[in-house]
Amino acid sequence: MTTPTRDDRFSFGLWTVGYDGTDPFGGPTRAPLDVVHVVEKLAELGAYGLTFHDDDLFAFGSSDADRDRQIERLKGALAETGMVVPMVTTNLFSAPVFKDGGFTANDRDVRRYALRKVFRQLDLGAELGAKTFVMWGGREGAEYDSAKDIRQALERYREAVDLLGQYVVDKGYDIRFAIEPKPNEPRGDILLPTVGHALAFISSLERPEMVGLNPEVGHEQMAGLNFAAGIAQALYHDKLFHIDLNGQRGIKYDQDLVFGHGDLHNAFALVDLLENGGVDGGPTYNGPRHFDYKPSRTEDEVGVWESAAANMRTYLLLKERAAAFRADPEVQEALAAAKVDELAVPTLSPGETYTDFLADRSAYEDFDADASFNGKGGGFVRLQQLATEHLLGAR
Ligand code: GLT
Ligand code: MN
Ligand code: MN
Ligand code: MN
Repeated sequence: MTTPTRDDRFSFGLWTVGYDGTDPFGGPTRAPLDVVHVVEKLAELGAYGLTFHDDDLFAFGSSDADRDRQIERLKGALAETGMVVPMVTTNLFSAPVFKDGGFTANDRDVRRYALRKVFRQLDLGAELGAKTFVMWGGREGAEYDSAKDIRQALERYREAVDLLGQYVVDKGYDIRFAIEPKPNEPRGDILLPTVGHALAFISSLERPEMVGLNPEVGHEQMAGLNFAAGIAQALYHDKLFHIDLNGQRGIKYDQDLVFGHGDLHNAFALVDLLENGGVDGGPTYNGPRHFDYKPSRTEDEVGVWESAAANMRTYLLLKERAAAFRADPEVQEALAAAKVDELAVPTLSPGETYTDFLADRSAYEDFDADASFNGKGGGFVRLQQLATEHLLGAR
């Protein structure tokens, strides 16, 4: 049960296991990994998919010949291992030209160049069978309020996403877009900083049905938000197109730790939601379980593969723990006592009008609002302790 298989649909970014340890204070601590080696190792560990930015596979500025050679090498490794490419994305943040962003750079020529780079990667994604195109706008933002007209930046963002949607439709590609929010880093403030901001933006688009979210655990937690709750809202709006799983310890720099190596309680709630949160108690999300983490720069290559395996093993352990939590009769009883199910009952009765409602004295005039003082406790803490005990393997 805790050994990953293809059916678990675990995927990794090429930039994740490929992270060489460079941070703002020091250079690489590991040698670069070749894409063929990465595909082979991930397949061996039980993953089913590899995702990548254009620049992860072929360095920025590569000649067409070098680009084609790398694409062929990747295709060979995929054919040999049976691995797939469920998602691709474009790097609009590393090259100096993108220092003020891609889609929303003040410089129009930069915006046109960025869009062309995305079109190219869209074609490659379609060729490789990718179903999701992630848009993480890490450089789309500013450090200074006076330097960026936010409303115009959002207009340019919208223009870009609408144009890309038109292209995908015209080309007949089976691809949807997933916006990845992040509050800050590398920019002082990033546009579309949270799930909520991105949801509002999506509703302003020409083809909102083609655009959803790729929320990342650490990014929402950097903003002090509850990730599992954000995912529940994304599911509620049918916008969970993809997910970036990792770990983060509080409001600080983007840590990209192994999944579960941060807020473990919230990771438990998340896996329970993804796996058991459906109407029938089945999965609510059927897409890839994508890990976007960075093997810490203290580790050597052995540590890279240990950490990759740790992501998957922790996910499966939490899945097992969540199933045990759901199956426990005491949990069922505590859920009922906490009236968790009662929230599914509409507040007005079928056919009840507001006139009927206003005439119902039991709803207001005869309702004893004071009875809640020192009585009628929620029993929520007991439920959370039961979750904690299942998480700890104590039940
Ligand atoms: C970058 C970022 C991630 C995004 C990737 C997609 S790139 O590593 O920190 O959160 O998901 O562009
Ligand atoms: Mn991150
Ligand atoms: Mn990251
Ligand atoms: Mn991410």
